[in-house]
Amino acid sequence: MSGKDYTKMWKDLGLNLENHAGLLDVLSKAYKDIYLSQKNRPKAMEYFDFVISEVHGLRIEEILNAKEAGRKVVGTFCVYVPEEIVLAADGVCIGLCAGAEVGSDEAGKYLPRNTCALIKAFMGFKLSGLCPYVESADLIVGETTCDGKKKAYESFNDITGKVYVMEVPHMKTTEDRKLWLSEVMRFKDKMVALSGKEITVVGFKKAVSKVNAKRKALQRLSRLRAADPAPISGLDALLVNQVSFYDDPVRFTEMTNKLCDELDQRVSNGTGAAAKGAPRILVSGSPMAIPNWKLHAIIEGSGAVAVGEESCIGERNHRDLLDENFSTVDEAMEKLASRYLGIDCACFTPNNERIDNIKALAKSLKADGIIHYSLQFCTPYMMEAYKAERAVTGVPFMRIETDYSMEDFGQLKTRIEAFIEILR
Ligand code: BJ8
Repeated sequence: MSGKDYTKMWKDLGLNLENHAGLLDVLSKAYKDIYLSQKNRPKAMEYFDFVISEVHGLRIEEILNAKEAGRKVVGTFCVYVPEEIVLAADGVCIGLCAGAEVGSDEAGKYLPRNTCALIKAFMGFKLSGLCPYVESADLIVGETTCDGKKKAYESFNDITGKVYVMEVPHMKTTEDRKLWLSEVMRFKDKMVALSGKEITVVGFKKAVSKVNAKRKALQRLSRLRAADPAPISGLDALLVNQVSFYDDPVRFTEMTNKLCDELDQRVSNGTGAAAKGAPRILVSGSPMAIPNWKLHAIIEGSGAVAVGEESCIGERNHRDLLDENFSTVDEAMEKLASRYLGIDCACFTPNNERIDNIKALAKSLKADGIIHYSLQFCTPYMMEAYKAERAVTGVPFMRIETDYSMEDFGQLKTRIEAFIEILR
């Protein structure tokens, strides 16, 4: 953190100050060990280091200032929730997924043991008084994706009183598309009611252009990782994708493009974050929220480089842009519904697009191997891993299931090192 004292702000938000100080200590130590110890980092990563150092400080202060100015803050857990609608209603959109094992005992009062770490974490963070984002939010938007989240949102609403749920269908038939369009419209109306601001075509176009610009910057970053040597580590690229869910979108886009300018130079000069010829791994599967850096730390600590994330904190979030060619709000909503229903989450059936996307990404990023990462008890991704393994031929494939704890670190490291040996 910077030198500024945010204690009053955290206290006013109702955080548990003692627990919170402990969390920040652990986080800053982990960041130092995992991130700041990397060699050959791009200079432009300094901005992202700064964002992380202020993730519970300056960014929260900015969000609270936006609230003071009359903007509504909307927290989300899933890339199906359309950020464009939040922005068009002059709201601030922030991701709430958490990637650390925190407050498990408290979460255990609401959740069975066999719940995925991501759900346990967002419940644990709230119940332990550790998340300034949840406390700042005026509305928390859930969605009916996996069963765990769907049911956890009921308890989360009992605790916070601010959960709104979008119904995401699980197939993509004509009837499902109609249902989803009506859900998108219902969310638009909810945002208009919450903000007291109309959503106009002009306002919507501005919002779409901001979100598309952010996605284009992330796509650019993704493409640059195809170079050998990779100009940026997987850890750093993962961090940029994680920060995209918290930061101001316009500033984020500018800083990510600045990073990409530097990476362009590195590619021209042949400068890499890893050695030329280092085994290249595509990571695929469940999302990795801040500060879940475990898998990338193991991969890159074993001499390989992670060159892509086929994940919601990665390609699934930015792969498709929204068509900006519309002239009414209704037309915009149809285009938006169609763009979002194109997302290939494992919660859908069938979900063959995802398999095609894994193959295409492995090819475009010149991956030598694929590691399929499922959070333990994440049934959709655990099940789909088998299908992906059978379908992907010609690229060595490894399945792992893990959680946020460090208990299996040694065991995972041994397995991953053996896998990387095969790729050399
Ligand atoms: S679109 S991946 S962000 S639902 S890890 S809570 S699926 S049991 S996060 Fe997700 Fe939206 Fe899909 Fe993406 Fe459930 Fe699995 Fe836990 Fe998960």
